[in-house]
Amino acid sequence: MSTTSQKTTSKTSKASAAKAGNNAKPKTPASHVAEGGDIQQPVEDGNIMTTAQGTPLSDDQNSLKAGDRGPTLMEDFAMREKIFHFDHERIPERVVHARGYGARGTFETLDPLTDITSANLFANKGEKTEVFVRFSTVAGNKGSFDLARDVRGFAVKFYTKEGNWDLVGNNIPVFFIQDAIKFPDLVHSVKEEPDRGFPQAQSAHDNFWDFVSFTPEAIHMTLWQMSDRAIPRSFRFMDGFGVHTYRFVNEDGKATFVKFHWKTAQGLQSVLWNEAVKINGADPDFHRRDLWDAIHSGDAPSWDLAVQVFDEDFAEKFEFDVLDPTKLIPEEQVPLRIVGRMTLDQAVDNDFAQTEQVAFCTQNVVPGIDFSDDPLLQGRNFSYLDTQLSRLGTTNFTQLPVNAPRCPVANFQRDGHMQTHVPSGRANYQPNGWSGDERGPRAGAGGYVTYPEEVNGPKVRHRSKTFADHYSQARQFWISQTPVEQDHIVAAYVFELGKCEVEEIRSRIVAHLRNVHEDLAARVADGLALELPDAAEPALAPREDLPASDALSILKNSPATFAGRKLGIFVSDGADAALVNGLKDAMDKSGAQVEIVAPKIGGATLSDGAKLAADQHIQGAPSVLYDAVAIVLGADSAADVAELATAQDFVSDAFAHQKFVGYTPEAEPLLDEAGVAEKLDDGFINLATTKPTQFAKTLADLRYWDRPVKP
Ligand code: HDE
Repeated sequence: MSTTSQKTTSKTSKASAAKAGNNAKPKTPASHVAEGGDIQQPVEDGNIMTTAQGTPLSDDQNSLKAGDRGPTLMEDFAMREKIFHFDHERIPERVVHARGYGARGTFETLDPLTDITSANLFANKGEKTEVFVRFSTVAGNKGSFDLARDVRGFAVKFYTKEGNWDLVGNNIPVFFIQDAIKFPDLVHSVKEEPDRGFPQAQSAHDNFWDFVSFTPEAIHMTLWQMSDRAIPRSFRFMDGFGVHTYRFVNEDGKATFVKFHWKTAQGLQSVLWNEAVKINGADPDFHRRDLWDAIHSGDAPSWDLAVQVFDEDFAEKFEFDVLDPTKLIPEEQVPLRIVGRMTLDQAVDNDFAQTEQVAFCTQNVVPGIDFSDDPLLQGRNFSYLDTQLSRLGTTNFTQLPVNAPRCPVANFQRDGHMQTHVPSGRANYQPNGWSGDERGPRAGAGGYVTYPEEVNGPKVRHRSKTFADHYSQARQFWISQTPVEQDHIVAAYVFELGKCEVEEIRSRIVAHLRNVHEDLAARVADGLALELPDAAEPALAPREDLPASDALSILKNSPATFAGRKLGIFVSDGADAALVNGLKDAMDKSGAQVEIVAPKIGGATLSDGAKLAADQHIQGAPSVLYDAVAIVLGADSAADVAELATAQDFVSDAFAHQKFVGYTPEAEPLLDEAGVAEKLDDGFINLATTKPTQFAKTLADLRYWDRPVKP
């Protein structure tokens, strides 16, 4: 390649990339040498592609050879450097939460908390703080699928004026274990079994349930994990929780306890397990695509940050130990106080630089926010810092753009791998006479002061008796669910334990479930065709007096809106144009998205002769990808469509997943072939007689739970 043609290529790439921003469409290269694709970085002003050392290149597509067809020469520094860099592009994935997805945005304080914390980010109404969020699954590898039955990580980095605060939470308010020393065992048990290297990204195997069967403290969390909380519709439709009890400390040094909650403004929503399994095949990136699409379409998701604040007196009186992370505090007992709102309106610019390299650490706190003695939290404070070194390879990971505080950083930490700062001056120690004492730490001037909690006692290695009740809150969770949700929980235990090869393990789990609720145990045992075992011996007799808490159910808190959801409209040639357009308008007004699905990706010619492009081919768009579907077929094409196996699945799955289905009379042959024509219920809406706006209103119920489908 000549220098001139290289220059032209680079210029075009830069200009088009800048114009199109994130949505730059790849260009079709005229030839493999003419256009190497968009080069956005590190081509700076020089407009010429270079090596990492800045040497201009004449050709990036052909290695240096001795003769036209001769061997490649070792001397080819350009090729060696390019491949050397490529060979080392991967860093170790996270040992847990490896699969995750990031987004950026802002946290705005709405109700200042100056009465209870000196934290600057909560001091002023309207104060905005930049945030980076990473959502994740826990067990699967980086390349696993999004719809695993799993806890979701909900980690938020606040770049405050007083340093970074990392609230590293989950979408479930309790945890499996009570002491950090058990974490490696928990994680080993849920990850691939070591001898065979599978199964990945799932808890449905012997090792996990074997571990749980000997760890009764995990039972409460397994109820959440077997509930639909563990198969959220997307990251946008789940809440987040800090889990542990933390401490707020105000200007006067007065401390209160606090638990953190993120409440989704989009409303809670989950999918069904059968749906999740199919989504994983149809679109393993379903959750990340959803977040990316929502942000790029201008529908930025948001969450309210709320706190539950309580004092020592409440902690004394509460039925459980507030330091026990396997317990929650019902909202009915300590109401939520909303502090502010986080909005994620920016996708990442680069998945690796930001999402992969972000390093959350529970130890990252700011003045006014402190830890409690929760033994899980104390252990986490060691683990997160430690793990970043093995992942990112250097103690200087704090200098990476995604991790760097937005406020000034001043200390005498120096050197180390990949040091990017060039500190000036003679002093690299403290105290020193070179830089004066104005750079030293100062307690009286906003420096972080740990809450002076009185601590006394013998060194012991045991569990406090106050942590001994393992079943009562599990029971409370169970009785708080609607019958539909209880059905899902039973089905999930039956599925998971059904994947255990050893009957003894199934039996040990059901023995625990008897201490939670006899109905639950009996139904799971029945689903497994298992003889009901004796109840496990509880360390402390479970209590049955805890009242149901509506806040624990998803369906009792259904958002009653279709906004932010997606309707799949399946069209074929001759489909009623007015209806299709009416549906699109109605969805637009509801704040919902539409995708057009057709038998051919080129689209369909509607009744008015207009060609409607398809977003998806029916083969690539099973109905599991949509919150509801409409089937609008043309009279002449309907018979052919009815024969398509994928179209039949589209309908029968929508039926089985209790979705609302809009249809026109032309779709009847398809409904018949799909085996649902005889079973039409109020969840099937005839669009020949129902206006699109009315249909849109019905969709706000999200699912037609009255359809008698056994999970
Ligand atoms: Fe984590 N956890 N964890 N964890 N965790 C990690 O840190 C750990 C726990 C959570 O998107 C690791 O940077 C221990 C509870 C999230 O980058 C590691 C214990 C909760 C993320 C680690 C726990 C979490 C992690 C792996 C028991 C909810 C992903 C990579 C004491 C409150 C953050 C990393 C991201 C990641 C350790 C328990 C949430 C190994 C030792 C409880 C959301 O440090």
